[in-house]
Amino acid sequence: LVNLTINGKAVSVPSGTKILEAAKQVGVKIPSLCQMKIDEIGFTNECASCRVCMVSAGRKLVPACGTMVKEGMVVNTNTPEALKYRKNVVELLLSDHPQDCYTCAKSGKCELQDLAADMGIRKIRFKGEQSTSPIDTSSYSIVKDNDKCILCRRCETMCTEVQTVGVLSGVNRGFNTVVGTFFNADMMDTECTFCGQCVSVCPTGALMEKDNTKEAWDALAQKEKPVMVQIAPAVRVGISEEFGLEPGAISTGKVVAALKALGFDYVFDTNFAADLTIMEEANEFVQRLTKGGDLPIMTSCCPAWVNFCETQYPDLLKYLSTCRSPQSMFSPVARYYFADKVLGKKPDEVIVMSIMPCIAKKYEVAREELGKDGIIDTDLSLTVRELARMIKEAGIDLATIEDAEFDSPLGYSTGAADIFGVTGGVLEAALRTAYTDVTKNELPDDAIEFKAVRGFEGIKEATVNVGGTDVNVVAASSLGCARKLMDELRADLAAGRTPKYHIIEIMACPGGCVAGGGQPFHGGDYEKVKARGAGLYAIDANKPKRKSHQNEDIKKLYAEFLGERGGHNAHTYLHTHYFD
Ligand code: HC0
Ligand code: SF4
Repeated sequence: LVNLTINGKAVSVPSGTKILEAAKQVGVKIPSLCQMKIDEIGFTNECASCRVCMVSAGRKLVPACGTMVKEGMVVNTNTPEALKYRKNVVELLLSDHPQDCYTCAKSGKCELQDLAADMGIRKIRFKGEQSTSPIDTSSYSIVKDNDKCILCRRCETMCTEVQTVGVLSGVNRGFNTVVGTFFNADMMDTECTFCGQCVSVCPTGALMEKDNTKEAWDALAQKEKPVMVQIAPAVRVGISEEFGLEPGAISTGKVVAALKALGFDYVFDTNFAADLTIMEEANEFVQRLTKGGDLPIMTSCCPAWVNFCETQYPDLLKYLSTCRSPQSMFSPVARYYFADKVLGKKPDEVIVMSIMPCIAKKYEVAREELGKDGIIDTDLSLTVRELARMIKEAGIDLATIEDAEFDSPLGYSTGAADIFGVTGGVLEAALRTAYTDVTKNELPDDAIEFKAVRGFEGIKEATVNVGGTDVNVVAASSLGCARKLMDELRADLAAGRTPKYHIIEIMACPGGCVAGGGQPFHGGDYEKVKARGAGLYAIDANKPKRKSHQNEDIKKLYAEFLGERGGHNAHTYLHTHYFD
C-alpha cells in the first residue's frame, strides 16, 4: 500500500491508484469532466484532457485523474493555485461553448453547467474564436452537436472499448479537433447501432436523443384518432429518478396515471407483448431444437444488437430469432386487433406510440418491414427522458400522483415479462416457458429463478436440463461482450465444431434496458442501474403469475386473432426478417 495525505487526511491505497480515486476514499470530491470510471462494465476514461481536476501535489499542480499516488505524497485540492487553475480551465471551455444554456436540451443535467455554477463563474471573461460545425440530425435516434463537445472522449471510449463499434473518434488537431466519424460521414451513414451508450456518458449536450416530444404533443392535441401508448419493462423503474424518487423505485401505477393525465386514451404495457414474445420465441427454439434447425437461437428484441448483427456479423443473421421485439409485436396487435375488435376502427384510424428506455427503438420503429400496406406499426417512440420532460411540462408530479391501472386487455403481464428489462431476463423468461413446452410439466415455483443468468457481469452462462437435454445458455450485455460470443461462434462454425450454446441472449447496453441510452442519466453511478434491475426482479417476485404461458389474455389473443403459435397470422404480425 502507498501512504499519502489528501487535504490533511491520511489515506493508504494500492500502488497504481490515481489521486482522484484515492481522494474518493477519504470523501474528497475533485471536480472532473473527462474522467469517468465504471468498473462493472470495464469503462475507464482517464485521458486527462480536460484539466479540470488539477490539484496541488507538493509544489506542483497535477491532474488528479492521471497522476498516480506516491509514498509520502501531500495532496491539497483547494490551494489558491489549484482553485484558480480549475476555474480558468472552465472559463476557457466556456469561451468556446455556445452560450445557450436556457434552450439546450441538456440544461439542468449538464456537467459543464453544474461546474460553472459550483465555481461561481458569473461572466465569460475570454472572448475568442468559436468552433462551428453543422449539427448532425441525420439519424432517427441521435443528435450530434460538435459545438457543445468539450473533447472529453468519454463517447469515444464507450463506443470503441466497451461497444467495440468504433464510430466516434477524435480527428484533426489543435483548435480544429472534433470527435468525428469516418470521413466525417453523417451518423446515419456510419455503422452506428444507435445503442445510445455514448449519449449516456456525454457530460454536455453534444450527444442527445432525437427529441420527438413535439410530435407526441401534436398527436395528443388532435381529436380524430385515439392515441394508444405502451410502456417498456424498464421504464417503470427508470423514470422514478427524474422525479426525486429512489433509484429503482417501482413507479408502474404512477407512469400509467401520468400518461392518462397527459391525455393518452389507452395506456398499455409492452410487457403484454413480452409475454407474447416468449410464446413465439420459446416455440421457435423448441422447433429448432427438436427438428434440427439452426442453433444457437439468438434473441432479437434489442434493436441496437440487431443493427450490430446486421452490420458486423451478417453471416450469422440466420441464428437470430425471427421474433420481432415486444415493442414491435405490441403495435400490430394494438392496431389490427384492439382497434378493430374493441374500438371498431381501421388500422390507420388509431395512433400507436411507445415509451422506451432506448434510443435505438426510434430507429426500429422506422424500419419499413415493421409495417403493413404502407402503414408503419409504431407511429412514434419516446425515451424515458422525453416522457419525463412532457410530464414536467404538464405540471404533473409523478412522485405524488395516485396510481392508475393499465387498460385491458393489452395491459396484463406475468412476472416473466418484467425481467426482460434487465440482462439475462429474456433468457430466464424463455426457459420458464420452453421447459413446459418440452416436458409438458410446470417448473416448480422454487425453480423458476435462474440465478446463474442474473447479475451484471458482461457474460453469464448456465446449463439447464430441459426434459433430458442439457441446454447451454448464455446472456451477454454490451456489444463488446456480444462480439466475443459472435467471434467464438464464427470460429466454431468455420472449424466445423458444434456451437457451444443453444440459446444466446444479447442486450447492447451493459446491464440491459435498465441502463438504456434513453434512461435518466446515471452520471457514472452504476449503483443506480443495479437498483433499477433489483426493482424489476422485485416486481417479478411479487406477481401472482410468473410464466408467460400462464397469461390468460395472451391465450385469448391466440384464440381470437393469432391462431397457432408460430402459425400464419403469428408470422404476419409477430415475426420479421433482417438485412445484410
Ligand atoms: Fe427493453 Fe424490450 S426489454 S428491448 O430492454 O425484449 O427498450 O425495458 O421494451 O421491445 O419488452 C427496451 C426494456 C423493451 C422490447 C421488451 C425486449
Ligand atoms: Fe457508438 Fe452506440 Fe454511440 Fe452509435 S450510439 S456512436 S454505436 S456508442
